[in-house]
Amino acid sequence: MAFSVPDLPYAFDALEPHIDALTMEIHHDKHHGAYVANANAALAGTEWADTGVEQVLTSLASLPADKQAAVRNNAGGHYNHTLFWESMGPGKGGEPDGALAEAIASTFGSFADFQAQLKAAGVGRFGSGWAWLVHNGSGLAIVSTPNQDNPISDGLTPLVGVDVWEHAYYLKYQNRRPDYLDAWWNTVNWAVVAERFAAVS
Ligand code: MN3
Repeated sequence: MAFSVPDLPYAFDALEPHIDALTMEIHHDKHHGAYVANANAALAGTEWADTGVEQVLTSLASLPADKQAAVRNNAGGHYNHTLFWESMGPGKGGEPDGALAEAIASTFGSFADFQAQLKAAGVGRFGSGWAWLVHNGSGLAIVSTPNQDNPISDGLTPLVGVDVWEHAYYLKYQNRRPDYLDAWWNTVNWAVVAERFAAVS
């Protein structure tokens, strides 16, 4: 079955004032929509047309050579944005608790130190891409990826990621990517992140 854009699990304006409604609408309907359409077009007629997105992204080298770039970018975009929408919600933010909180503290020193390092990864990503908290098989780590590359293609499990493409913030924050990253923390659904952590740790 071809990929499809999942419905947002909240309204376009639900993340106001941290992420504005028009950005959410364009980002979800137009940007994510284009990734899905382009990924489906690239895979149509190949033996990969009905393959799940995670399997496609961990098998890029096995795809037809003339499809690899389009699939890497567009199936990657589909995967990354699906994870992104699920990782946010209205009235969220704050800090995780339980095992995830303990792992963050033991890995990064404190939650504030973790926030500073993830922000630095996002600010430091030149051009377009993502900053991620991942599980690397033995513990937590922060990575960033260019474009729509994603941790699963590198054998890492993404727990939460933040989109630092200009389309994710430019209408409200213009060139102020650091301000967008500061505001984004208020949207993070830590219960969802903790479920991902529990599944892999
Ligand atoms: Mn995006």
